Amino acid sequence: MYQLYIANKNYSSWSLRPWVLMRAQGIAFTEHQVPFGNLPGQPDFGSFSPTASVPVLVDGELTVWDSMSIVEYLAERHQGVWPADPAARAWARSAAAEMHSSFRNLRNICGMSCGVRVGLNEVPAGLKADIARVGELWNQGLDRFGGPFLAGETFTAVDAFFAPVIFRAQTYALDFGGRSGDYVALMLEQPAMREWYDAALAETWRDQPHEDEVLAVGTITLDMRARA
Ligand SMILES: N[C@@H](CCC(=O)N[C@@H](CS)C(=O)NCC(=O)O)C(=O)O
Repeated sequence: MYQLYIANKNYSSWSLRPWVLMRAQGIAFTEHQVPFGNLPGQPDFGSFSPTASVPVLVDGELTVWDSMSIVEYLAERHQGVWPADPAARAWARSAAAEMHSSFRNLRNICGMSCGVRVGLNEVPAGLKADIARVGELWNQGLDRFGGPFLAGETFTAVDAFFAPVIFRAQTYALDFGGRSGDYVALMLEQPAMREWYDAALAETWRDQPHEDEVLAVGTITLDMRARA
């Protein structure tokens, strides 16, 4: 059985990617959740992760770190992680790699915090450009491969890579244009996304650095998270 190490579901965007892919595709794993902040009684990230970060997948003697490597490791063992059609697969890999290596404004300004709603103080030009590019990519995939997922009829790794953007869209009321509204709604309805979201709302941990990131860019208009 795979062992998947993740952090807080409310904040950990990188953890969400392999988790939601494995859940959506029925790839069994044991979850090990270690909250941010070195809480008493919790292991140090460095004790299971070579980079002291999550996610980490352990398969027997093997440790695989970084969300992209984990997805590729799973793709070698399970059908359907990437689309079967070569053109869709090449596009899906390119879009996922772009998400993995770009969109710094979107990532830094709109930190993932599933359980709150935030009014942004401003939308700087860099964030506008990232939103426009994500919208362009999503609409391109939906138009070219027919939807309802980004690379065709099934939920694949490219949808998992953009899953944190779906929660950001909800938290910060981001509009990616064209068919993206339907795509966001579809993704939020997926059982795996709902399971993650419900668990995020039930968490009572608060990590101050993540809270401060949100407070630096806007006002929390609604906080649906459970309290300790
Ligand atoms: N490129 C890495 C990024 C992993 C990453 O930065 N993870 C964050 C959490 S979402 C982390 O573990 N940070 C360590 C910390 O905040 O202590 C991946 O894709 O897995």
